[in-house]
Amino acid sequence: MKKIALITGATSGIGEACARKFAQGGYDVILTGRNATKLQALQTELTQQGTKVLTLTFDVRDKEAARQAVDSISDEWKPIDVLINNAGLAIGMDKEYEGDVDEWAVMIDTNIKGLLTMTRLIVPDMVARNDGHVINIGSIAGDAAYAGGNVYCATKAAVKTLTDGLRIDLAESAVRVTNIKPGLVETNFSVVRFRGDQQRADNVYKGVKPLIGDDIADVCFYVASAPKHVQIAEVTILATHQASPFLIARKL
Ligand code: NDP
Ligand code: 8X3
Repeated sequence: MKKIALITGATSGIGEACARKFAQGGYDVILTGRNATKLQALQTELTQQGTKVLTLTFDVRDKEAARQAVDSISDEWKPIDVLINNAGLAIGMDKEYEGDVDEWAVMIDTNIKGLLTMTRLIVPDMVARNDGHVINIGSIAGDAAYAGGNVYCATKAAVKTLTDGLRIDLAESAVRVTNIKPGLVETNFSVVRFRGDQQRADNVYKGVKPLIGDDIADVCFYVASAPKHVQIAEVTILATHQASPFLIARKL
């Protein structure tokens, strides 16, 4: 029987790359996101390649919409073997005492509460089956705060703590839990962070070869493919010329 992976934020970047990687790796995929047109385009592409694809359009911040979407999944799409909690974002790099309270709420509601909502909806069935894998997309931003990172870094620190907490709570079950912590990955992330300023976003990757979504998807797939007795708790992935959140050796 084919395995099934559910990926949040599958409409761009790391989530989209995970959709392609897991499809190529033989999984059927449940793709979730806010943009129905993008989900449909990816569904068409992957279906043409022989993958079964279910799309669910909802915002992970909307608890009720998330619950309805998960409730709508028919038995044909169960069990869900892998949950990839990827949907997330940063907005702004303002100082903590100058930031926008509403933008903070969007980050907290998406990166922390959205991840928790999906975990709460999907994991009980994994526990009942004593099988499954939760892959949370954290960040090196969760290891240490950097200038202007304040709230975003705090959300990714929360992802680390929640991933560790879930692993502890699941220790008696065979469900595995992993925190993937990338550094610089060139996706739409910086365009969103800089509120659509493409020039500022491009500058983030200037003079260095960043990671791309496929690099992270490869690691997610590897982690999910490890033998059942192997639980890869955490993976830090950096571009070769990034040593830490604070040091990128750029050739400008
Ligand atoms: P992208 O902006 O390319 O993709 C983010 C995805 O998350 C999009 O599909 C977006 O959908 C979705 N999303 C955002 N908010 C919501 C929401 N409320 N409900 C549902 N979906 C939502 O960025 P990345 O691929 O880089 O980001 C993916 C994850 O990786 C994030 O959690 C990010 O924090 C993390 N990360 C990124 C790094 C990087 O350098 N790029 C490094 C470390 C971690 P939509 O298109 O509708 O906005
Ligand atoms: C996103 C990457 O550079 O903000 O998590 O740490 S970075």
